[in-house]
Amino acid sequence: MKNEVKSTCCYCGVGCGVLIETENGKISGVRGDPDHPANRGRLCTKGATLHLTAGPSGRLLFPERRLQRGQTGQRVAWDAALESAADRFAETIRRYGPDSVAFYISGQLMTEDYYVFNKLAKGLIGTNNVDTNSRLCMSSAVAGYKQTLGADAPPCCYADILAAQLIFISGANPAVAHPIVFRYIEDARAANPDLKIIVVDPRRTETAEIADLYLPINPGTDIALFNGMLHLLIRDGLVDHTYIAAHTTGFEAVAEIVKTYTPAAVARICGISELDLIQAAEWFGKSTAALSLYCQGLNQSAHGTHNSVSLIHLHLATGQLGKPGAGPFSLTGQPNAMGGREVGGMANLLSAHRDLGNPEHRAEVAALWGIPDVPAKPGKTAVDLFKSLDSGEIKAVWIACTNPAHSMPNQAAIRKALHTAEYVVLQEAYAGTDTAEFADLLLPASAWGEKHGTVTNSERCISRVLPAVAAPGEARHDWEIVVDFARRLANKLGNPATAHLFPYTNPEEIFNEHRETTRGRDLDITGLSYGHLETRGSQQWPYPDGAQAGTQRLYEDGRFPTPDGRARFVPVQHQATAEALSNEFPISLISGRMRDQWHGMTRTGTVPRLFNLDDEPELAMHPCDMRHRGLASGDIVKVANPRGEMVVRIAERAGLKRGRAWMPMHWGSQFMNSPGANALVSEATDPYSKQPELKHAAVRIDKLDLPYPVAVLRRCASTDEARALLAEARSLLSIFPYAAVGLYGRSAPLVILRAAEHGPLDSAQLAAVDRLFGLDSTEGEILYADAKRQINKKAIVRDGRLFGVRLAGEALAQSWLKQAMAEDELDPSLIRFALAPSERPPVSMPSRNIICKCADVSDVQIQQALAQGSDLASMQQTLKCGTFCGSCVPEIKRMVAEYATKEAVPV
Ligand SMILES: Nc1nc2c(c(=O)[nH]1)N[C@H]1C(S)=C(S)[C@@H](COP(=O)(O)OP(=O)(O)OC[C@H]3O[C@@H](n4cnc5c(=O)[nH]c(N)nc54)[C@H](O)[C@@H]3O)O[C@H]1N2
Ligand SMILES: Nc1nc2c(c(=O)[nH]1)N[C@H]1C(S)=C(S)[C@@H](COP(=O)(O)OP(=O)(O)OC[C@H]3O[C@@H](n4cnc5c(=O)[nH]c(N)nc54)[C@H](O)[C@@H]3O)O[C@H]1N2
Ligand code: SF4
Ligand SMILES: [Mo]
Repeated sequence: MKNEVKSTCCYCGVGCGVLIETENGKISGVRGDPDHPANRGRLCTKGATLHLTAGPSGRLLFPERRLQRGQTGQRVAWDAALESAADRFAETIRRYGPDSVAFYISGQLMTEDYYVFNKLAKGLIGTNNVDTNSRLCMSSAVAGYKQTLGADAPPCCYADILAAQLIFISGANPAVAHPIVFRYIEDARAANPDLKIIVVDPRRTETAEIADLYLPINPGTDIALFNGMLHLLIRDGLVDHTYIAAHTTGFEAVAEIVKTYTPAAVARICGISELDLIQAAEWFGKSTAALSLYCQGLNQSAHGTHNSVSLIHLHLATGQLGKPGAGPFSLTGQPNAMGGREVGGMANLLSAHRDLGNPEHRAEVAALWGIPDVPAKPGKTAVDLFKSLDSGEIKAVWIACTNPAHSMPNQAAIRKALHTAEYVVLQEAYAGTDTAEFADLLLPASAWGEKHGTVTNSERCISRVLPAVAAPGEARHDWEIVVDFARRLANKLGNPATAHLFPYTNPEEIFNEHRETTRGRDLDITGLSYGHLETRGSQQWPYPDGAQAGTQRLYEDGRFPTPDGRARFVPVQHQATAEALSNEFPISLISGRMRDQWHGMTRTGTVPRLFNLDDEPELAMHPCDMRHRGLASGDIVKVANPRGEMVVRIAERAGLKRGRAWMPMHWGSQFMNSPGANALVSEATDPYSKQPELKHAAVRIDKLDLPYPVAVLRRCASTDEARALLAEARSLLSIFPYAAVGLYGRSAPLVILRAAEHGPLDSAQLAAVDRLFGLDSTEGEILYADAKRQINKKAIVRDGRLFGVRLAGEALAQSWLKQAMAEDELDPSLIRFALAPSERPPVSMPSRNIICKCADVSDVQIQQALAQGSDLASMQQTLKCGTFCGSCVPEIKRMVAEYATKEAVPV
């Protein structure tokens, strides 16, 4: 029986609504929810492939206890698992005090999960050692909003994108990281010929393609740019003195500071032209509605708070906020980064945007929870938390829904800290993450499609998340695990004052308690309930009791949640990046997102087609920097600094300026033989937000002489088979100086290994690789060996199709073979080409381009449909192309029109 359940996408902070289709108790499809205000039916590639990630494969299914770290765990019952965890935590707390334990959680948890974790630490145990991966993500944006506007509240909404006259995008790449927001930018561009778009990014990104003005500033120089723009706004009389006088304080001091940010000085610091700077300031100052979008390029910096402060100044100085199409709009990264902030689930926050440092706020929270007090001492923020694990100050850590052995900076230090920790609990949905290696206890959590609760997206919109199917194996909901553990721990600690803290039997009771904490606060949601959200749809906070609708836009009356009701200008100065470039480490390594992968890839990395855009870890560099080092695209390099190194393939990218290199943050030990970018990134943090400078590291890049390439491409009958083979292929990563594994293709996916060695593999090594990939039979084999040139290649043919290819010594054909094998395009007569030394496919092989990335439809399929008389609408029906994010519709329309013209021309 088919069914559809309304829920949300579990990836980015756009917070799109989805309809999950189930058939006979299994998730069978997903589509955008046409009624959801965030996306109105659209989805990006990640959202549109969510159903392909459902199911038990790769999941953690049972609690496991490890007698020795890194070894296979023993399956244990939930009771035994949670009892042993409660024993260890109780004992540690008794011996060393409450601050000897910590929780490291995630912006991907539901608000309800987050709430109980926070209450467990601050209410039951009495420690503020609860921090989250949002420290790596949004904490500078939070601190920036609080310093200037007085509260952590993004004042804008998605409708502002369509109402804007200027969209000023700095340090964000929404075309990749917030694709549905980018669709709104494209819509705005199409609807408004006067719209101006400025993109500020040291890299010419996919987003920069849509810009009228692109400013390729030097990394870390945003404050100089924004101060320079304010200088020009003041000089040219483009500031709104009435707004400044009525609604702000501190303008004079900042005006004084920006006097020295002359166009010449700023152009020099930022590495851009004075004319471009002047143009940006003029567009901003003269715009009737200027909207800023920003994200990690500003946040992940050792001066991230002041990056956003100086950007917000531009809006305060021109009165560009609290009105349609205007305001500083921080895009949130994770699906519930906002919810975590709302429940105060961080080391320096308390429920409902209260501050830990404020005694009144602490008393309010203690009263709400019915306990004598909440601890005053600030907890450890992410970087310090792991340092304290290493020093022994914190002995036991509970990690949930995040993978610090991939995502934290300075991996050598993080892994050492996890190794040193006395006790590590990991609450995870998937098996085998990098962090799992260090866990003493693994607790299986339910995941997307199984979970329930609420989440808040970038525009303060709260949505219900509903389950479509039951969790696999013995996996439990995150809130359930926490509540069960908390009750056991309360028992063991034996404090009668805290015995009543966890009475919940369902997430709704948790939501209702959280709702009460917001009464009278800036994010008041006392007018909302599960019933309300389910019947009337998602709503934007604040939504106080008695309200008829949510609040689209904040600060429309010019009053701010500060003691005097005024927003504040804060004196801020340009600062260099924490780590300077030097002769020894002359390249700035920048890391960030790829369109089709999500962080450590536990979920997206199981879907073959999500590799079709980028299927091998690559470091991008400027052509001149490459030439300078004698490098060509495809060479293998070592990227190193005193913290660590990574060995990776290099690709030329003209969109980067000299002295910069780019590496997606997704690739790590699961897909290559090093922890990836975070092997190199430093833990320098912002003094206010404690957010680390993940966007910059000074590195050196040198060519590695690995002249002996190895490539294996093996076709699988199903995705499940490919996932199992991929898991096995990981064992090969450690045996080569360079190695990467991945998936590719669609319904008959490939598993691919690429490696490089100093010298040829001997026959035993080749045989071991062949065996692992199931290429060790002689049946159907085609061999090519050239002993003199140390080349050895093998292909296996089954039923007239290429089943697998292993190339060693020379592997040029792999670049076209992957598509030919995945698409089954290699005619039996052409199979021998698989062993030919050519980067180009045989001429008679059709080359195809994927036009609709979401539905995975190629130009060849579209041409075939056109030849059969289809039009756009009928192809949308049959092939589903252009029905998800919509970005390919113009291209399909063009193909339809071109076909019609061709048809019309008589031959
Ligand atoms: N596909 C995909 N989407 C995602 C995610 C994902 O994993 N995959 N993750 C989600 C999460 S949690 C987050 S936080 C967001 C992140 O979303 P974004 O912040 O938009 O993405 P990033 O690629 O991390 O970084 C954005 C840009 O900052 C630029 N940058 C680097 N240094 C500087 C600088 O000094 N100044 C300026 N102005 N720019 C700089 C980089 O070149 C990069 O293009 O994405 C969310 N969406
Ligand atoms: N160098 C560099 N490093 C970065 C960044 C960067 O740009 N550059 N970006 C940073 C940013 S912005 C972020 S947000 C972080 C993200 O870093 P992480 O939080 O480490 O990334 P994820 O891979 O999303 O980790 C989430 C984990 O939770 C698991 N999981 C999924 N659903 C559930 C669930 O419902 N319950 C439980 N218990 N587990 C679940 C997943 O399998 C996964 O292992 O990375 C940061 N690190
Ligand atoms: S933009 Fe894509 S990843 Fe983000 S919530 Fe929407 S569908 Fe999910
Ligand atoms: Mo993030």
